[in-house]
Amino acid sequence: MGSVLSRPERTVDYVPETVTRSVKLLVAGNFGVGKTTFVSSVSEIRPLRTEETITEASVGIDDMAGLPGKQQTTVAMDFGRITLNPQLALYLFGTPGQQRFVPLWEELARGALGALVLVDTRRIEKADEVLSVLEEREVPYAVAVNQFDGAQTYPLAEIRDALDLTPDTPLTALDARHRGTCLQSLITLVEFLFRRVEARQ
Ligand SMILES: Nc1nc2c(ncn2[C@@H]2O[C@H](COP(=O)(O)OP(=O)(O)O)[C@@H](O)[C@H]2O)c(=O)[nH]1
Ligand SMILES: [Mg+2]
Repeated sequence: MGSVLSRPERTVDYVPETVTRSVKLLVAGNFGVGKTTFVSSVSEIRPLRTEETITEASVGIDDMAGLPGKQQTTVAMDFGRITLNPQLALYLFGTPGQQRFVPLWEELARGALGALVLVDTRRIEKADEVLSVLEEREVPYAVAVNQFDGAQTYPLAEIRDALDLTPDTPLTALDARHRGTCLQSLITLVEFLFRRVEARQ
């Protein structure tokens, strides 16, 4: 998988002809956790996104506590694609984090094989809502800690406890700005999902 680890030139907009399998995945997590950053880091097509500059109007609606650097908010979703190996394309759908967009999840979750849930240890309790939405819709997920600069680091075992994850739920750490770590987390998720599919067959 060495080739995907280097950032590709974003010139290939068509799915390579070698691709025989495509998988839809959600990139979920609360507002400001790094979903848009993650999709931009890994996507080999120019990510389609619908970001709005946060205006006065969203003050009090979007919870910006602890997010001094955040100036854009995703009003609908992020979309990206990555060919993980020549045969396998992943389609990534970043879900909008804010509570008012939960109805949109019904559409997004349809046909999704699974989800990668990003969490920020500074606001870890915010992940609970996202995890419950996925559990209600029976979307299997892996969790990835987006390690922000200056945020305290915790052992993954502690995070697993705090989130009350089952022992088989994959848990990794990444930096949403760094393609390599994002890819590792995606690979872990995909391996987990394929194992589940195989176990069912
Ligand atoms: N230091 C640091 N900043 C990040 C990281 N991931 C995202 N950010 C910043 O955090 C803010 C929120 O990220 P964004 O991707 O918009 O979050 P989203 O609401 O989940 O889509 C942005 O200003 C990003 O540049 C990270 O891993 N480290
Ligand atoms: Mg976003």
